[in-house]
Parts: sequence; C-alpha cells; structure tokens
Amino acid sequence: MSKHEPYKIKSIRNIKFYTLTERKKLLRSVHYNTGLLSSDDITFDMVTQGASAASQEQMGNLFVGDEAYAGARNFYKLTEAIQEVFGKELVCPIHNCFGGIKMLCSVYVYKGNYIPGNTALKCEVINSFGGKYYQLSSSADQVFTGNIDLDKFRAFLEQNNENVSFIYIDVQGGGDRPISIENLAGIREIADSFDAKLVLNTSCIVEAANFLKKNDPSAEGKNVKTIVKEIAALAHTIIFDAGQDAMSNVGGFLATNNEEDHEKYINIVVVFEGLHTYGGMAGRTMEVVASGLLDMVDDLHADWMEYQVSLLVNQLEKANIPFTKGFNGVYLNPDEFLVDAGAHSAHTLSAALYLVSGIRAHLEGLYISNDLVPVLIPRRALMNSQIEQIGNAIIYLYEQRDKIRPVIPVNEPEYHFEAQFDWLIPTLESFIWSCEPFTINVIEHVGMKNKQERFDAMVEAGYNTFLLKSEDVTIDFLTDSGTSAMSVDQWAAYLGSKETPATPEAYYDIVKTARQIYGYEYIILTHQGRAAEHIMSQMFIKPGDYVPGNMYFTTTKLHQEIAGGKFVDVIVDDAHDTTSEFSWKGNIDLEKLKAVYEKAQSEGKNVSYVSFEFNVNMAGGQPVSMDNIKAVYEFCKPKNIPVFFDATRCAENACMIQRRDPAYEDVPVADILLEMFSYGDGATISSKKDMLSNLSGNLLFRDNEKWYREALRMLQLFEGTYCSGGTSAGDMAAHAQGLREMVDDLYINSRIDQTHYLGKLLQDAGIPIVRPSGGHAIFLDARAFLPHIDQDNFPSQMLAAQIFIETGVRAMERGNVSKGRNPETGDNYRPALELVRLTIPRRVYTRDHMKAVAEGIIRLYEKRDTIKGLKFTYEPDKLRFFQGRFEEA
Ligand code: P70
Repeated sequence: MSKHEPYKIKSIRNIKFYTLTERKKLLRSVHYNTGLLSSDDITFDMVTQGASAASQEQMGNLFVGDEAYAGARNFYKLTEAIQEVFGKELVCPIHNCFGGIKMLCSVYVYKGNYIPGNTALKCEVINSFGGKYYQLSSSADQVFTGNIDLDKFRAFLEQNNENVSFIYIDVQGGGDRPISIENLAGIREIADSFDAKLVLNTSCIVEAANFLKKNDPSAEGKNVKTIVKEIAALAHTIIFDAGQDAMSNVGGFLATNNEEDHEKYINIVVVFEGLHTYGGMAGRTMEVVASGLLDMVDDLHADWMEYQVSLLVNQLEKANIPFTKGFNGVYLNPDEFLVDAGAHSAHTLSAALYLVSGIRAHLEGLYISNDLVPVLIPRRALMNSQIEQIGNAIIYLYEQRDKIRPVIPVNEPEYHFEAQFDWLIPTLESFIWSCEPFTINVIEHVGMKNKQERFDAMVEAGYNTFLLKSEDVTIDFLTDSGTSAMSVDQWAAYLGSKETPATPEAYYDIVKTARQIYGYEYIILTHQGRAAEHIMSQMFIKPGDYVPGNMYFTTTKLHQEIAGGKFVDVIVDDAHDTTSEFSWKGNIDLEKLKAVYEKAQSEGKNVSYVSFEFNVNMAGGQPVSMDNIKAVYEFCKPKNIPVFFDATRCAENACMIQRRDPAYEDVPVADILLEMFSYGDGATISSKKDMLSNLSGNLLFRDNEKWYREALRMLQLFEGTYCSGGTSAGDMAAHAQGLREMVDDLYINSRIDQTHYLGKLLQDAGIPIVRPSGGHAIFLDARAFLPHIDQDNFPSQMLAAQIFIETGVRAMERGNVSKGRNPETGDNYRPALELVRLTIPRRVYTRDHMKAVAEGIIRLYEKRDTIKGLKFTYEPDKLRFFQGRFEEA
C-alpha cells in the first residue's frame, strides 16, 4: 500500500515560475549570491528553519497569544507541553537558538574554557565569551556516524575538567550524523562522573528519534514520543529551536529539571532575551510552539518526513549525484558535482541550480568556499510530486554540468550572505516544471481510523456517507463545494475586510473583478448558488413554462419547478452513456432544443430561458464546447429566449476548451471565459466551487438594467443587503481574490490534471468509470462495478459505503437513492446513471492521496463479488439521500 500524507491541505501559498531570462536578471542583481534573492523570486526554497507548514491548530492559536508582558497564559501552556514531551519541568523561553547559546555561554563560559561538542555551529558565540569550542572525535560506527569516541572524551575531560563549561551535543549530529542511545547514555555517564553539564540540542530530535526507532536495538518497539523523552532525560539542559521540529516560524527554550540551573537561566534571560515568562517570544509564538511540540512526536508525522527525504535520496542515488544524506534532506557535494568546480564551488552550484530551476539551496553562516550545498525539505510544506521534480531539476543540472564555469569572487566575505561574484553565465536549458503551482501553508490532520473502526462508523451512519462524522474520514471526496483550501492571499483579504451593513470595500472589489472576468455589467452577490437560482427562477418562469437545460441539477430544477416551470432535458444522448468517449458530453442537442421550442409554440406556451450549465455536474463534470455555446445563443437570440448559464464550474469548462479544442490551444483561460460568457445573457453561480470561496454565490446579467433592478429588489426581500446578499465582507473579499486565482492557467490546469490522474489510475486498472474523466470528479459506474446487485438494492449506496470502509474515502451516491421514487407509481426511478461520485476538493489533496484512493478502490474491485446490496431501514419522503438509513439486504 502506498503512503500518503497524514493530513490534508488547509491553506496554500501560490508560487511563481520564472523564465530563464528573468532568473538571469535576478541573479545578476544579487551578484550571483542566491541567499540574497527575495523569497518571492524563488520557486522552491529548500530550507527547514521556520519554513514548515503550520497545523490549523497552530494557526488558530496565533489568535490566542495574550501578549502580556508578564505571566502570559501562553507561557504556562508552553511549559505544560514541554513537560509532556520532554519531561523537563523548568522552562526558560528564548527567541531562538542563538539566544539560548548566548545565555548558556554567559552562564557557564569563563575565559580559556572549553565547550567540547559534536557540532561546531555556533563557535563564534563561544569565542566572543572568551571560550573555545573543542570538536570531539567520532567513533568508527558505520550506522551511528555521530557516535563519540567515549575513551577520547573521557581522556579529554580528565585533562581539562577544570576548564570545561558544558558539553554540547546536537542529537542529530549537525543534520547527518546519528548518535545511538547507548552512546548518548555513555556521554551522560562520563559527564556525571566529572560533574560536568550535558546540554543537548534537541531542535531536530524527532528525525533522530525516528531513526533510532528503526535502527537502534535499545529503541525497538518504542514510539517516537517515548524515545524523545528518553533522550531528553539524558540531558541536564535541553536547548530547542522551535523553528525546526516544533514547526513554528521562530522561538525556542532552555529546559531543565535542575532548580539551580533554571535560576541562572531566568536571571540571565532578562539581560539578553526578555522576561522569564516570554524570553523574546510573542505570546502567540509560545502558543504556536506548544501545539507544534505536541504534534511533532506523532509517529505518522515523523514517518512522513523521513519518507519524503528518502524519495529524494533514492532518486539522486540512482542518478549518481554526489551528495551526503541528511535527516532533513541532502547535502550536495559541489566539488564532485561540478566539472570545473573552482575555489568557490558552493556558490557556483547554488547559482547554477537557481538559474536552471528557480530552486534555492541556501548557504548560511560563516563563509566556506566549498561548503556542502544543503537541499533541505521544509516540513509538511511540499508534496511528493514537487519533491520528485526538485530531484529531477538537480539531475537536469548535473547533466549540463560541463557547461558551468566557476563564479569569480569580487570580495572577501566573512559570512556567506556577504559574498559577491562575477559570473560568465552559462548557457543552460531551463528545467520545465509541471507540478502544482503552490506549496502547503497550513495543514489539517485527517482521520486515521482502522478498517474495523470505519466499519463500525459506517454501520452507525446507516450506510449513508452523508451521516458520517468528517473526523472519521481520511480523504473526503463528498463534494468540491466550499471545500477549497484558501490561499494566503485570500486569508489576507479575509482578515483585512471590514464588516458593515452598508457598503464594504470587498463589495467594490468583487464587482470590479467579476466584471473583468465574466465581462458582464451587473453583479449581484448571494450567499450561495441556490439563492441566485431562486431569484432567477421567480423572475423569469411563469407557471406552465418550459425550461430546457443540459441535464438537471437538483437545486436548479427544484427552483424552476417551485416557480411553476417544467424542466426538459436537452443534453446530447452521449451524456447518458458512461462509455462514450465524446469530448463534449455537456453539449445541448440543438434538435432537442428546437423540439422543445416548437412544442411550446404549438401549445401556446413559453420557453422561459435556456438553463445552460458549464461542465455539467450530473453528467460527470463534462464540458460544453465553444461552438455549442455559440450555436445555442444564435438559436435563441432571434427568438428572444434568454440564455442563462449555471457557471458554477466555468473555469474548468474553459480549461477543457483550451485542452480539447485546437482553436483555443494557445488562448488563456481568462480569454476563453470572456468568450463563453459573451454568448449568454446572465448566470447563476455557486462560487463555492471554481471561485475558490468557502461560501458565496453570484447572480449576473450581461447588460439588462431592468433585470438587475428587479433582482436587487428580490435580493433585499429574501437574502440580505443589496451589496452582500447575506455574505460576510470577509467571504466576499476571499471570493474576489479567489476569482483572480481561478483564471490562472497553471492552477486550473493542475486542477484538471489531478482529476484526470485519478481517472487514469482507475481506468488503467479496469475499474468502470464515466468516460472521459470530467473536471471536478471521477464517477464510478456502480452498475458495472456491482452487476450482481439489483438497482433496488442500491448498488451506488453500498459501493460508497464499502469504499469508506476499505479506504477511509468518503464519496457521494448519485443513483437510485438520489433520484427517489416516482410519486405516481411509488416505485424507485431506477435511473440510467447509477454512479458514485469521487469529488475532488480544490488544492486540498495531493498526488499521493489520489494514488491511495485508486489503490483502495482497486482492492475493493478485486473482491466485488462479496459485496451485498442494501435495504432502507428509514426512508424520508423528500431528498431521501440526505437522511436515509440502510442495512445489508
Ligand atoms: C455539489 C454541490 C451545488 C450546485 C451545483 C450546480 C451545478 C448549483 C449548485 C447549488 C452541493 C450539493 C447540492 C445539492 C445536492 C448535493 C450537493 N453542488 N449548481 O456537491 O449551489 O450549493 O451553492 O447552493 O453543483 O455538487 P449551492
């Protein structure tokens, strides 16, 4: 079984892909020192410090920081978390690791003293206090390359005992040298026998503990949390940089169980850092660190980080790239990587990597001309599809290495950040990215129940996926409605908006943006799609009217019927055939439309309007062609029949036109959209889908002011103010920003790619799905999947239930249960399409989630004969799919 993230995406950060020419210019502007490039000019910044994706709990806790100078509640929360995770009772907060080292030095270092250690990272600080760092020699252990030679260590203490300030051990050996528990215990024992203090840097303890769990016999059978506590128990004091494993952006602490030491810390913290209850951290940071600490010791989390690193390592190994494997990524060896390495190979390699790909490998600290070049993987922030391409980009550069000339220094820097170079920019081919154009900013943990627990939950929910608790669900494919991950720009807009029953700025923003995107003059906001449908239906449908449309949607048809209209399906026949490969299964059949018009004429009735849905949901997310949109409009215009779109999934439709109609191959989605809308008179929109809003809708009219005024009147009657329709200013602002993001060609194509990826995995395995794959969802054909179950035993309903039990994926029934009973005969409708919809939320799931879904469904398919049908135990009269309950038949 392949692995997937034990979380889903809650918010994203859009990234940029520059051209080679742009990157050349940017490199020149920073004298070929990539460290000085602005983060906005980087596609992938390969650093870990402070760069993790936060959890939604951490994000929420940003607003819990009470920012009191003294005794903030956040300090006590932080202390509790440290006690729980490290078993250390006495805590002194610090602003980061530098702050902690500085405090330790000022407490313990006297002139001429030594700090023996395994990692020389901060010797500059030690020197400034008059002390000296002493590098302890390693033992020859092959697995635990960070193990200290204990005899030499003892001998060193014997000789220098009077002059040792404290012993400094990084539990990760600087990033790539693991230390065994036995060795750590030996160090502690020797330290105790000389009455010396052992300080452990535990900033990256999770990666170390996870390594020990798998490689150290004395950690066998233990979980990460236990090992972390055991390691911490070996330290007199731990120092912790919260920008690493705790996945905070900043912060840290010293912690000990020794009261005397603690007293020293809290007396010096006021000199350098702040008060002992905040130590140079904002209250919110303490809160974020506290929840990060509790999160980091989860075994699934630790495994996932290790897995991501192993993917990169395996890939580079296969390509014979010279590098050292680290806990958090890889360290490229520039002298071996480059053909003409020169004296400043680290900067040459870093500049060349950026030039080819936009990747930044960051060199930090004191200037070392041929430093290893770290390519670290920020925690939780990248998807495997991206890591794989980062690996490919490195390999692509390696293949072109003979073209790279060394950078030439123009100064003598003390630190990496000061270095400046000249460079004969090599002529390299640019790496072409095809991964998701965004990284993960915030994550949400998902349900990780086992199969038995899921079975119990399903029985409890009466075999109805609508009745499951979302916390039991691992991958939620119920709907793409309101489930998108917002971007940081949407969040910024949300938080910056100002609520008022009069006119908020967000209203003006959305009107301006919607006008640009749809090309329509009149923009009305509703709280969601069905509210717009209500107004439109009431305005245009008179009792007895016909309303032709390309397949019904539940809420749309309901409002048309409430207004007294009769919906007539005029979609092409192919739409009802799950195996037809026709590219435009959403199209309106013009002959059928003509027939409805003629029937109305002959009966003296009216056609209210054509209800024209883009990327038709119930047909499988199938698009409408530009030619068809145009033809329908040309038919309707002379007859004065308005064409109203359901434009809920208009961007997906535009993207399909770009991909499938050669005439639009090179036309941006934004321009295709404008043309699509130009062949219509108005639209209703549920903005919870393509528009990346969690809640809101639109009613649009192209140019008819009279309609607009009338709709506004109704809006104020049924929905809310003229400028909101009952939507909050924050949701409006996020909606406006979502609109701008929806027309990004890279984004919308990556969205469609993802859906098609899932479709392909299933189709290649012979699973019956609606062909071709649509925009927002993959639909399983339950009649073909479970041919032995009669439609009156609800195969789609059972298939959805079994998918959840097998895989933790929640899908939606779209078949006999949804369609209901014929009120005249009382029989189930037994519709032609008996489907299960796997609906993919936008920007929430990754390629690895898709793989896991496909594998689970394939497993289920192999044992499909064992699956039985269902019967109702409770059947509501209306919309029975929402509340209905079942048991095995
Ligand atoms: C879904 C959602 C909503 C929707 C839609 C189209 C093409 C209008 C709307 C209504 C939610 C849903 C709604 C009813 C039954 C099941 C699911 N579709 N037009 O999951 O918009 O929800 O904003 O009022 O797809 O497909 P709104």
